Amino acid sequence: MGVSIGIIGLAKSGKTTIFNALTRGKADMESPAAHLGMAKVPEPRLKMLASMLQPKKVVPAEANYTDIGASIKGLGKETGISGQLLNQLSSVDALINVVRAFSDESIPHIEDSLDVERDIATIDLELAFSDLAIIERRLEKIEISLKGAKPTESQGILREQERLMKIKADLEKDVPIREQRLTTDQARSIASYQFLTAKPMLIVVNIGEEQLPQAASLETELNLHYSRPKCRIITLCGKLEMELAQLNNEGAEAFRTEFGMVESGFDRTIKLSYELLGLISFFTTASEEVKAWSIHQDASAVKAAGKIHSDMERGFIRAEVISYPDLVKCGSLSEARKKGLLRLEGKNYIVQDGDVITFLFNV
Ligand SMILES: Nc1nc2c(ncn2[C@@H]2O[C@H](COP(=O)(O)OP(=O)(O)OP(=O)(O)O)[C@@H](O)[C@H]2O)c(=O)[nH]1
Ligand SMILES: [Mg+2]
Repeated sequence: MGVSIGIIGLAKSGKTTIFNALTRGKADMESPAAHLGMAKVPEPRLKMLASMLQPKKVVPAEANYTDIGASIKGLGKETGISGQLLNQLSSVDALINVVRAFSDESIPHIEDSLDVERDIATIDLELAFSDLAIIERRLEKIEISLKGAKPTESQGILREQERLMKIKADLEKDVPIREQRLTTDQARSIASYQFLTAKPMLIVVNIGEEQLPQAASLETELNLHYSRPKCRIITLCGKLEMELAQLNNEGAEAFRTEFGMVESGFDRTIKLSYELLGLISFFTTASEEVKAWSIHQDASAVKAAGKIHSDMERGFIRAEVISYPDLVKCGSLSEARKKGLLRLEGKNYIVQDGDVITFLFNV
């Protein structure tokens, strides 16, 4: 399973357009249903390994995108975002909030005017309402269970109550959970609630073609305002990116060069999502297949093995590891072995970005 990212935003902000750009999809813009799609994670080192090792198959890591379809404005006020929509949103690793900046008279804006900062605040508020509703309900249950609890049990319950009340108070002061300074332990203890404001968020400001020349300066300006923990903001022209995504690579490349666009919006968006999520890449080369995998930057070798197969995690013996630059220098694993550059690592080895790993395991 790759990472999963949910695309949210107000009505007609360009969610499906951005979704199509990211997944090279052709999802129906008129359909209000949720769209699911996959993107291959761009990884130049994978290409290099493939040309060097000439495997039968090259498999990039995958990122899953969900265009949730609905506008989330007004959903949170009374009971919080609920039902199927909440389930979908709760299960994603990160959110992309698409905010409209393109002007088009023929496409009405939900608020009848363009205002990027207002729209960002609206979404933040909806997500906060959703989290507050969950906390509210949990606090009620805690009250009840405290009445019947033995002294030995109540300590843990009181600790949870205190933590949730603190989070609630901060949320009410408009501080999303991702910006609340929780310790690793605290964050872990609330992870099962899958709070929406705890998720890393990439804000994609969807600009019109005519705004392209100002894209970079607009982005700099926005970043001054929104340099917050676990949140990044970029400008993209959704419509253009979607059209480029349908072209072949050379066509798109030529177009970008002509317009001075250095990197595709697609590459940037995925890269930033990865950064926000603290993900790194590692590679495997077994059975003539060169594969890229995504994993959290603090993950151990045995967890990395588990990404590939649960049997590998259970039967983990050790990992044979070489860094990407070392392997490139040697040209092949056998040459690297001769030079003594293959390291044997145990379960607790922390996987480094670019590691090329062979797992030894028994089942
Ligand atoms: N001019 C211009 N139009 C755009 C841009 N991005 C999206 N649009 C148009 O805006 C309309 C809405 O875009 P969608 O991608 O369907 O927006 P959405 O957020 O998915 O809309 P809903 O799912 O209906 O809430 C479509 O007609 C798009 O073609 C853009 O960058 N420039
Ligand atoms: Mg849509």
